[in-house]
Amino acid sequence: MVAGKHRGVTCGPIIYTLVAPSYSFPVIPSISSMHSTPAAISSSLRRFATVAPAASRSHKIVVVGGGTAGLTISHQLLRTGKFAKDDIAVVDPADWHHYQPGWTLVGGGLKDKENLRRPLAGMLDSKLRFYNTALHSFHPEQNSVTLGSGDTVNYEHLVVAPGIKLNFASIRGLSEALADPSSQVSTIYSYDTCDKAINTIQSFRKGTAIFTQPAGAIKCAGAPQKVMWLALDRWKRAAFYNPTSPSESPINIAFATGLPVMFGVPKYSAVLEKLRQERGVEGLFQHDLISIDGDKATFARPDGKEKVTRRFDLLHAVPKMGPHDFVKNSALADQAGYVDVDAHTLQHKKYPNVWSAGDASSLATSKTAAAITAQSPVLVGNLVKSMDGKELNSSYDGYTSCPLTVGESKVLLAEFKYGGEPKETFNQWFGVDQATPRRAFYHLKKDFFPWVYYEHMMKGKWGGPKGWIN
Ligand code: UQ1
Repeated sequence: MVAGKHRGVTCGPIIYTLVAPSYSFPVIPSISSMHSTPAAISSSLRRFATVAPAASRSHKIVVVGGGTAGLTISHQLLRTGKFAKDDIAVVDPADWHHYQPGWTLVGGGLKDKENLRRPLAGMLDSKLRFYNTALHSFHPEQNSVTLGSGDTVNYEHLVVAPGIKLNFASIRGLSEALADPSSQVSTIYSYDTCDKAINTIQSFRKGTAIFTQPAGAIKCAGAPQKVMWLALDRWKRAAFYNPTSPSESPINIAFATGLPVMFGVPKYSAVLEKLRQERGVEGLFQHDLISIDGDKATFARPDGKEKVTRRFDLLHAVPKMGPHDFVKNSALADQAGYVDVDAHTLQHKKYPNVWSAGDASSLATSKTAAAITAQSPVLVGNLVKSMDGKELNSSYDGYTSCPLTVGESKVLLAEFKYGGEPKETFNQWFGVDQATPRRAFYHLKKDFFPWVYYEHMMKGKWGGPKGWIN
């Protein structure tokens, strides 16, 4: 998952002009209109050059993305002790770094969103060079990238971890409904709207609530139902919902998902399907939300059936997601638009000095922060080996995890690897079946993970199931 949003590739005035391949000189376009004589211009340029000396535009490593993957990898690279100041550069246009796994808890009324973000610039070690700008394009044949500012930055190795983008336009009427404070439509998938989710849930007394999940890859595939389970508990507590006689309850609940099942891993899907039935939640499978019109939601049917329109009083919607255009349209992308890396080494299949992890990568596993805990040490280990001209010796097994809040103090801790095969940390250590929802897992999710994330993982010191590293 990545911090904030990428502002795309259209940028303001170009403020740097290259005068030598690895040396750039700042020029403000409007400068000539401010000063009339050449002497004044040259004195201004000198003054500007003194306050902002031209930095080197070549780095041993350029990391694209200051989200979970980008920051974890950058700091783990630094902690190898092999890199000096400015050897590693990070490119990201965002002002804020968000702890996105916390947004489900915001939607459930269990956390405040303000506490889940930090200024991105303040999270980077001072040894890292920060380009706080969008990325324009990749030039892997030239070992360089072009920034939104127009600058070219050269690298020996490139790490591509810009995350994915939310395609709000994938659901007609969604953006308008989200922006309308009087509509009962929300999503926990953005900072701006995750608190609208709890506001609509909290004030809901009666009617039909629909929670949706799109077909296709999204960040944290369990989140669309996590917020539903938290809402259900809240309505149950307030006596607006009775799971044992849903038809007589003031509120009725439906889960409309583009997928044919509750979850992609059979072991956990079976438990979640049982919960759905026990709790009287209607299951609308292979229902992929495509438009919202007032209180009507229309669903395409991936199974080829006729479109379905349902009336709702409250809607929690999840937009489709996909690669950023600057990744999709680059030489680094696979057919689907993701960075085409080896599933185990995380090295690019065509360009051996290009690496990728996280949501933007082609790694066929669930897109989560937990996955980054396992991907980062593999990428860093292999990249450093490659720099030293040695054989790659780290392999990623697809590890990922989804702590599923199935109630206000209950979490089912799904942990699995490639092929949907469970790989449960606490089962290995203590023999506990993690498909059973537990309060201890809830506290891991709500209290421990946010803390360990900012205090240790973001500094390159946390290895997820492996505990503390480096
Ligand atoms: C984890 O390390 C982590 O990051 C801090 C998460 O983030 C939100 C997780 O969800 C999970 C499951 C882990 C993995 C750690 C352990 C101890 C299982």
